[in-house]
Amino acid sequence: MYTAFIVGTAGSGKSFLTSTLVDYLRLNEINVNTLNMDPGVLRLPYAPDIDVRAYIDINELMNEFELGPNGGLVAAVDLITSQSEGILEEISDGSPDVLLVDTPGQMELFAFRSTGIIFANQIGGNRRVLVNLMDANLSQLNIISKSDLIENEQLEEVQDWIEDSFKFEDAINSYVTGERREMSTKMLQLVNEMQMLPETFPVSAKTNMNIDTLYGKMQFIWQGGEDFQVDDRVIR
Ligand SMILES: Nc1nc2c(ncn2[C@@H]2O[C@H](COP(=O)(O)OP(=O)(O)O)[C@@H](O)[C@H]2O)c(=O)[nH]1
Ligand SMILES: [Mg+2]
Repeated sequence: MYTAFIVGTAGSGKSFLTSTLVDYLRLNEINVNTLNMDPGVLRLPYAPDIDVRAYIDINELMNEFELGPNGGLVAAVDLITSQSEGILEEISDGSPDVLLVDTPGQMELFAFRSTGIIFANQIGGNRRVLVNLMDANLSQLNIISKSDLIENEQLEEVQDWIEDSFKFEDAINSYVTGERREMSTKMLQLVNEMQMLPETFPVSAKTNMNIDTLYGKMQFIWQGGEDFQVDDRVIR
């Protein structure tokens, strides 16, 4: 089983990307399951095969421990590891070739609390990819989500910056001033040092822009560079 964790800041488009990807994979006859790991989500653009909300009731937690929505979400996410047995069983019952994990609304909950890492280790094996987030522990793909929202010209400009960090620096110098310029320049240095930019590309879950490219790159990571074959069919 190949697992992809879709991670990003709240509202960055994780659930929509999960929905678009699962449609794309099913169209290509890939045996794929979705796992919703967001205990606090009210509505999803896809019907999850496995849903953490069946295990954890965030409203009950909030009432019982007199927590607000944020505290409730933290408690709920921390409880996930204690519920992982049932979730893991459901995963193995479905025995998908690909598992897409839509993570909680706030990325710090999943990425920076030990729960997320423990859970990722429990389900993922070695064949994992993290889509979206800067995490040194997993192979990752950084995508510019909602790319349909900007003009082609701007998108090309952004891609120029990605390919040439001197151009990026020039743009920072001409677009921003003062402390923001200083901060942006430092962030660019960090991004360069972590070599994050080369794998950054635009995607849209609404227009399907680069969904095939994204899946191709996911396969590349899962397979350590080789094509992923299902029933002798190679999907690129
Ligand atoms: N234009 C555009 N909007 C998007 C795209 N993906 C998500 N959105 C919108 O962004 C909002 C948040 O998306 P959602 O997937 O729920 O974000 P999440 O919190 O990261 O799961 C929703 O209103 C979506 O309609 C996209 O590719 N293009
Ligand atoms: Mg979501």
